[in-house]
Amino acid sequence: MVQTYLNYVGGRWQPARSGAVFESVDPATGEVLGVCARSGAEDVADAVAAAKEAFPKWRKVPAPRRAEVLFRAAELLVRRKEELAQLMTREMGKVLLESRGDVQEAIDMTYFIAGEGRRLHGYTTPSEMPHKAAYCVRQPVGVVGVITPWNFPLAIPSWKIVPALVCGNTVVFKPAPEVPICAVKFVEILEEAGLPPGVLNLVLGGDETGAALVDHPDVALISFTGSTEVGLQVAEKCAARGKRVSLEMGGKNAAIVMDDADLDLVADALTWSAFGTSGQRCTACSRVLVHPKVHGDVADLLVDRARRLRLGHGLDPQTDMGPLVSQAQLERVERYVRIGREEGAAVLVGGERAVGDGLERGFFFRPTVFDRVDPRMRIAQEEIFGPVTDLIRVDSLEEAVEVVNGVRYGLSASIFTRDIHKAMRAVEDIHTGIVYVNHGTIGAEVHLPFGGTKFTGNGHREGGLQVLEVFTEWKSVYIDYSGRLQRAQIDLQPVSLG
Ligand code: UN1
Repeated sequence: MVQTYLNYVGGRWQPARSGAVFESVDPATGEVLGVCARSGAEDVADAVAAAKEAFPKWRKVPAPRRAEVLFRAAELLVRRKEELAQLMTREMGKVLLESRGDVQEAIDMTYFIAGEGRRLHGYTTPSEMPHKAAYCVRQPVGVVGVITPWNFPLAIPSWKIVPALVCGNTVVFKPAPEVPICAVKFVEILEEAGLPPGVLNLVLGGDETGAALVDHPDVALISFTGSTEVGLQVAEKCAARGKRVSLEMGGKNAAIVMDDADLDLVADALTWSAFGTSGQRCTACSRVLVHPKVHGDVADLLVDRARRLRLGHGLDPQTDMGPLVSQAQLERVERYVRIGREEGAAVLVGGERAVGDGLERGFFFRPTVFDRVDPRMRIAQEEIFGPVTDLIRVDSLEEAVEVVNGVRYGLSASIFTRDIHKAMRAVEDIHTGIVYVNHGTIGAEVHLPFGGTKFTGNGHREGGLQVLEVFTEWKSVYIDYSGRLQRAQIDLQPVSLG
């Protein structure tokens, strides 16, 4: 018996008004895990109306009390970590170890941001007038539309929903159609933690559901993570409707390997960064920029590691790498591998779907290393979002930095070297939102700002305290207790002690 998963609107679990549904499937086997409400514009309108109604009360709940609900949610996440991780592996495909990390990231974020309930600092500052107080406070924005991808089914929703709530906003959450059940579980946890009806609403569905949310006039802010292509469309629509928008989009992350690098560390770190989550991270390492002196060794090490990765179901403890999330994603990766070959790059390992031992039932693709990649090739410029990485030869640190920066994205980058001078030069000149030294390109922690430059985003950051800037607006307050009209900039009193 396949279970049904519903929308959550105004504190009630309910089907889509049309009765339409879609399936959530295990990408490793094709097994149907659940049947989910497919929401139309009318369901989105119901959810937005519920969020709008709940907003005036929720914004008046003192922030430390709002945070209490979130602390309880964090405790529930801790208690249910294993169950959630297993579900995530089944629904999204990544191996259990990584799913546990995803749940942990949601736990970390929830504790970290719940702590802001007792801070949410503004500041006081002197007025230019006597007997006049001046300070500023954060205010919630209103109804927030949260649109999330499938690659981090709990972590990324937590990055958005938890700060939105602690700041006093109400939320309509539209998760990716590949991971609806994980989203339902997250909302159930927040419900159980004591969130009042209407404060968080869930609408399951696909592109049309997200588009209706972006379109809705009562949604004040859209927080979106996904592809640059879709993100730019969201931004255009938001601009036309006067909405605030925060975008986390693509990456084309690079690691520089200098000739003095610790190559065992490079092999470990880059195998993890390129093939972890089957390369389906916006932080995945898809370019390895190698000094000619170590090029051969790095190629051999990566090829050897890639060959040894065991593909299979993510719940199997023997498995190192799970499937891609969907047929569409598999086709995308296949297309890019074809493009790379046509461009003249050489496939050192992988380059094809994995079949045999039942793997053909899922969307498995072999970990792939391209060599002889020119930085101008499409495979070196465009986000692939799969287990594919490029070896690019660079003759100097200067050239390496130029290649790192020579793409339209700017999320994460790294350098492997034992030379502090080279490391610090790279840190200084790389134009990305995140830089690592002697570490791969993945593994950001929740209490530092997360996001990138150029087409990776629109200037906002998630994580860190910086996320509060997305989900609040400033109110400046002036209190004049002089008992007379004091005109700023005009009634300037001379400075005198007499
Ligand atoms: C993503 O790929 O969309 O830094 C997020 C990392 C994770 C988050 C990745 N903590 O790889």
